[in-house]
Amino acid sequence: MAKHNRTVAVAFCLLLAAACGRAAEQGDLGYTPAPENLEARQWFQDAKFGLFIHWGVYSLLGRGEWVMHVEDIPIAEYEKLPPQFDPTGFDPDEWCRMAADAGMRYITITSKHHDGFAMFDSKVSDYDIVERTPYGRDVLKMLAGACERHGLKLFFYHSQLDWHHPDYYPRGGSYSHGRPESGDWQRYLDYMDSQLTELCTGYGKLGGIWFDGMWEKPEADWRLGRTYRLIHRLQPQALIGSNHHVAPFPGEDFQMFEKGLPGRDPFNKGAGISALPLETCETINHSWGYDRQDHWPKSTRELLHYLIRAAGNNANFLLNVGPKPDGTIQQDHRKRLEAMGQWLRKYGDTVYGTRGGPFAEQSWGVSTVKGGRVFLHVLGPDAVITLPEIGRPVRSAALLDKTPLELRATPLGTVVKMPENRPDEYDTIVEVELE
Ligand code: FHN
Repeated sequence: MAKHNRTVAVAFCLLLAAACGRAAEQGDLGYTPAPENLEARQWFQDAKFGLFIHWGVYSLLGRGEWVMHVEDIPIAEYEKLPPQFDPTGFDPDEWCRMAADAGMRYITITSKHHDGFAMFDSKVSDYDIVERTPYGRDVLKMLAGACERHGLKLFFYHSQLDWHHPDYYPRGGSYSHGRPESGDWQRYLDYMDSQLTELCTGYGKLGGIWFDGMWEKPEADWRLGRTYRLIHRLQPQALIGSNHHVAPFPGEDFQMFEKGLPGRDPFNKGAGISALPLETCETINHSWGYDRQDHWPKSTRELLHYLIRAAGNNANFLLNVGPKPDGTIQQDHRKRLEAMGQWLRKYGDTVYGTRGGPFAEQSWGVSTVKGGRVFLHVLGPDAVITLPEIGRPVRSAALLDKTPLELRATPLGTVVKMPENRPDEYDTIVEVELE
């Protein structure tokens, strides 16, 4: 029996060691977030709303950021785009004003997307905006300055997947047109770390780094622990997140979801919902990068409901625009952002600084909480709503202008009678007092 127990114990230790080894490869096992990182997490959760920007040389073709892969464009052909990229209409202050007026508190912009083209002045590659385009200016540096002036934090989206770098090998399932079957993976990771070092040292205090792309090679050793330690050393307050669609790895500071509320996004591979700050991202229309055929923006109602439901699910909302090749942003997208800003100026108090409320999402909407204040966001025309039992009786309910609402206790929960005249067309906000 003792021998059997010893064998089980040894097997267990071996398994644990293997698991730890794997986790160590993929994350920073000894990670303790710095105080400024913890503070930044609070700020992030309070901020609630950010602007996502997908901008690169692909915008010239106006067929989205995946055009190189989708149309199987040879690298030599794709390299003809940068010499045509001259965004003379780019005005970073104007972008920041637009974001701030929309009620956004941060911007996350593509420093490098899957096409491998750096939108900043990289010294470890000449495949970048300064060296390859007639524009010749570092748009990220310009944006960093503007963000500072407008009180917005700046995050960089950085693609780990790379369709251009010769050392991105072995490749994943996406673009590979005519690329040689060779490359040095460690050298590629060194290159990525060097570019990240540039981003973490030349653009002021960053909000964070938003990784994307390791989903295409989930089994590879991405040396995450090393890369995350590098970023945390250079920018302790910077929040690291990765869009890998699985549960967060050690060293990550927030968890993100794409095109869906936490745990309900279509790419989810059993990611679960962690205790880290949460964020979900979505497009205004249907494209991340500029698509000149996409004239179907979501309605203001849909976008506001997304933001409110995200808040009720304890998550931030990162809403994307894909600027045009000249650096301007589509008019119909700007209109949506303006309308969201108008709504937030009136009702932002029930969104910013809140956390997911005590009532889980219901068919009528969501709840948020701030301090002791609980807000119900009733998103539909329901004449009555039912608050499920949460072990704390509801003492009173009122609209924000203090108009009291009738309550009735039922076996299914507390029923609240909604007013006939709604103060707002998108969201009827009810403040409830709990025992
Ligand atoms: O492939 C990308 C896509 O182009 C875009 O950047 C989105 C944003 O979340 N993420 C990827 C796929 O998960």
